[in-house]
Amino acid sequence: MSDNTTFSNMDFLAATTVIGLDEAVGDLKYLKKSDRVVREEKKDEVVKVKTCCRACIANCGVIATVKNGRVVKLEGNPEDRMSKGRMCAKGLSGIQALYHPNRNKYPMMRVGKRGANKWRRISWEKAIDIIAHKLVETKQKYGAETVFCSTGGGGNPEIWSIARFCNIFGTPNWFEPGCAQCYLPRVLAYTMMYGGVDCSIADSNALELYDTENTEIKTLVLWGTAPSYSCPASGGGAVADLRAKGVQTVVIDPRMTPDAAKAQVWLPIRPGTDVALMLSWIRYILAEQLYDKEFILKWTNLPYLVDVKTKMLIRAEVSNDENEPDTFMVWDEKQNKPVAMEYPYDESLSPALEGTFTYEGKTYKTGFEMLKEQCEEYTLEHAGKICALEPKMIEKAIRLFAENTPSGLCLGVATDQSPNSTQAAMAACTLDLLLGNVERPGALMQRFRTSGVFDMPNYPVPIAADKLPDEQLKKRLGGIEHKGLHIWYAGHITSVLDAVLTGKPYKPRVWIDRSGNKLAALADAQKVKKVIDELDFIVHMYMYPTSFSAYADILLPTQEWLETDMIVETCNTLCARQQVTHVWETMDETLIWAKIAKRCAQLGDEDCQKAFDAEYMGKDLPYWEKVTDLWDHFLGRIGLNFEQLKKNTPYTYMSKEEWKSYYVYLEEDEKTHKPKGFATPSKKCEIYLESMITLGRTGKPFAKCELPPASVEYQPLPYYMEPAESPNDKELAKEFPLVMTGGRVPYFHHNTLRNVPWLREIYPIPELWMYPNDAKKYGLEDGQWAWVESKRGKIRTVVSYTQGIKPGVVYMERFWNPETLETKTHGWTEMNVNMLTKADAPFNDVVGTYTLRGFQVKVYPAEQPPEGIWMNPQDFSQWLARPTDPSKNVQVLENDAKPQEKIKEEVTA
Ligand SMILES: Nc1nc2c(c(=O)[nH]1)N[C@H]1C(S)=C(S)[C@@H](COP(=O)(O)OP(=O)(O)OC[C@H]3O[C@@H](n4cnc5c(=O)[nH]c(N)nc54)[C@H](O)[C@@H]3O)O[C@H]1N2
Ligand SMILES: Nc1nc2c(c(=O)[nH]1)N[C@H]1C(S)=C(S)[C@@H](COP(=O)(O)OP(=O)(O)OC[C@H]3O[C@@H](n4cnc5c(=O)[nH]c(N)nc54)[C@H](O)[C@@H]3O)O[C@H]1N2
Ligand code: SF4
Ligand SMILES: [Mo]
Repeated sequence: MSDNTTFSNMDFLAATTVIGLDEAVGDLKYLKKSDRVVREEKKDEVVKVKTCCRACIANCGVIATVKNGRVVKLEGNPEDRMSKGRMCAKGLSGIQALYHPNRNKYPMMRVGKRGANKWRRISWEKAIDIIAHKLVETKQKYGAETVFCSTGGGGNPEIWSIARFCNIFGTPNWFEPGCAQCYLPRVLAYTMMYGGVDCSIADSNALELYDTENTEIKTLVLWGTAPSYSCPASGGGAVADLRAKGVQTVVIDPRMTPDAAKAQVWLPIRPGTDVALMLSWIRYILAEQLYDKEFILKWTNLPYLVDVKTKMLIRAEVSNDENEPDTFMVWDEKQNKPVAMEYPYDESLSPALEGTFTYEGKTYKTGFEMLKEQCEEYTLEHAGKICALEPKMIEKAIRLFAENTPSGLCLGVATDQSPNSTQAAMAACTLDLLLGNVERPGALMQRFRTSGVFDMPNYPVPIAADKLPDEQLKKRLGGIEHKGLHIWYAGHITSVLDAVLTGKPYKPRVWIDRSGNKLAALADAQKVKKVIDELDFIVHMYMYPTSFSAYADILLPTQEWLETDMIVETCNTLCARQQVTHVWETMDETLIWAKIAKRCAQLGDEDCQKAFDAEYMGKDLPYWEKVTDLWDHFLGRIGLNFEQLKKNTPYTYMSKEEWKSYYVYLEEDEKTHKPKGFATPSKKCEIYLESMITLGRTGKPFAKCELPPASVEYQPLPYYMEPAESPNDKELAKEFPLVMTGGRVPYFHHNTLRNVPWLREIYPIPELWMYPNDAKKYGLEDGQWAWVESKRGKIRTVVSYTQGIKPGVVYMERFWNPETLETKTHGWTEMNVNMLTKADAPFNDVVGTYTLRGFQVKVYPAEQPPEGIWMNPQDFSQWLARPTDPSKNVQVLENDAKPQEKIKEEVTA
């Protein structure tokens, strides 16, 4: 326990120095009518507002109808380039979410013990004051690194608000539950291998697919992704349009999703074995010479020679000019010796693609040879055994992908959720590159132009990464072992949690979270709860209370998407998500962080003081007064402002033809008069990923200072790891015989919307998909309540018989129960799949991924459902939207955001 136990266990109010708390104590649920802030309204005024949905990460265009200040209807905007007028059930439920009777309406402070669910309404000023005092005090006593923050992931454009605050305050420790488990492995691999965006359809990439009329793609591989569930109105719709047009699809997924049902080939893979299957695809493509030889020779680094001992590429010359790459060696078959090959390509040479060579006593292999040897063992039969698939079906899938071209491979989140994560992304990228599926019409790997409004489209908030001092960066928990995390400036979740529990290398004490329900998003929820019990102080910012709120000290009300202003870049357009209305005292998050930073500055925190100094902040910008100031700043780069964008949404910033820039690598570089090449150190596609080795040894190119080496060397080529818990472990399988995996359902976004009546009516409780023979073997009927148990915990669920799941595998999606929020379970123990998942080692070497999918469980009958859960539609009616009046805008920084000197004056005065 921390030395501040008293603080977390005693009456919270008594432990703070805040005065004048005269507001009523109550629970989180219903507030009196007199508590509402009433807005003046014009009678019978109907307005239509164009905005963008954010009930998941797809940003679909929406037209909201507002009557007398109240949102009464949502419909899709047909002008939107990606959703083309479609919306899904989650988006359409936006009104219920907005006017939910249980919204977090005001800042609240805990009174009484943690978990007792007694709260007092306080003002924003008081809430921020309490938080800032605690932050400054903790920093002074224990160091800034003992404060950690976390955020909601899933493409949350606010993600950098949190990173920014941490960098400014001086703590290297923030995380997002996706991160190493979502998207980062793919971002890392595709960035390092070809220097462009990855092909995640659910993350609104693979933009080639949305020009459905014109795209030349012929075969689409959906690998561990289910767009009809994860982005139904945007990517899912595009895939459906492409299928209708005759595009062939291959789906690799243990369950029969709607996309699998319509595929030419469905490979129901054993969860967690994807890299073995990918290696067999690579092997087959090499052995059958199905690759694009011309592209590989000229535009990948596979002909370059590797020193077998050091695994590093051989350089004839190291370049000192950042515009010119190093010069690498190839084996010239004409001269039968190693020679330097000038960038981009020397037509007079005949570089060998395959082979092992000795020259002057040293052994060299080409990158191609290294890759070939790496996958040698993965024949169709061998992979078939590992992945529990028919070799003939694997072959059929590969032939479609490799011969019916141009083709493209969309890699989803499934492979990000087990310790083999970065290797899967490297192998997937390799597959497309071998076929030359890059920057050509029909390919998914593209570097289409962008508006130039943001440095990073759709993640606009300036990160201020340079502001974190090197000595603080070196304290990032897990940052030495898992250096890939530095591409996102993030900490390693398990390392942070373990540090709280063990005090090693130091003990984090304060947690500020802005997201749904960390108890249902992070692996091993029981461990998360233990961490919570150890902490001195917890802040939760969210739209409504969740299990995590129950243990917080301060709750801050954030905005729903219908209350938010934001810029969204969609293909060749810019769209405004705009504040359609505003209820209660909810506040834009960027402003919440600004307000915390400002109060810390006033309390004397010098790092935060600098965050208001325009000169010091430079391109990272000082904190803004209104979020629209930020958007005006960015739009200013193309001569627009936010008001104009709102009126002109969607705004076409470039013609579609100009935007869809193919063959960027062949464009002439103005400085060198050579082809631009790819955005990698060698300007070639780096299938032999030497930079992985350097990353593991030094942190380069992502960490801003040199770091000590990781304890293992990162590998330049993908390799297969058997899942940490596997049915092949006979001892384990005796007790836990079934493989558990997960995947999205189309009714909720992560832990959101579980309190929306319409959606809970459709999907009241999470189903456990079971192959009927498996279920019968364990005495389970269709529709029966069952326990699911792993080595870490047990939960209850209802069995659902289906042939659409691989035998031996069970499937269940994340869940928590807002209806039991006020009971002692706080809703996170009943049906939460993350009670079962695994947060401990083995981790992915490069980014530290733990195991969310592909681990062992047992299933057995349960006598009854968990106490207090709701299943009947009538129950959910308590959550129907209530009349709520929009409140006045909440001004955060008023107009008194001042430069550093002013704040210093105030502090000394
Ligand atoms: N067992 C298991 N666990 C998992 C997963 C799994 O598949 N299985 N998936 C993992 C993955 S991939 C992820 S990403 C994490 C997600 O886990 P979390 O990120 O903790 O999930 P939530 O906070 O519930 O949902 C995402 C948040 O983003 C917010 N959001 C979205 N758009 C915006 C916006 O424009 N502005 C603001 N301010 N907020 C926005 C939503 O309100 C919501 O709070 O869970 C991970 N956990
Ligand atoms: N409705 C809804 N939409 C969402 C989200 C949400 O929570 N709800 N979250 C958003 C976020 S943050 C993300 S990351 C995306 C994710 O979107 P997708 O990438 O589409 O991912 P999932 O649907 O989680 O998983 C894809 C498929 O992987 C399968 N699968 C499970 N285990 C394995 C395995 O070991 N190998 C293979 N090959 N497949 C496996 C599952 O059955 C599932 O159908 O969705 C986004 N969209
Ligand atoms: S897919 Fe659905 S929830 Fe996601 S942005 Fe589009 S309408 Fe909203
Ligand atoms: Mo995610």
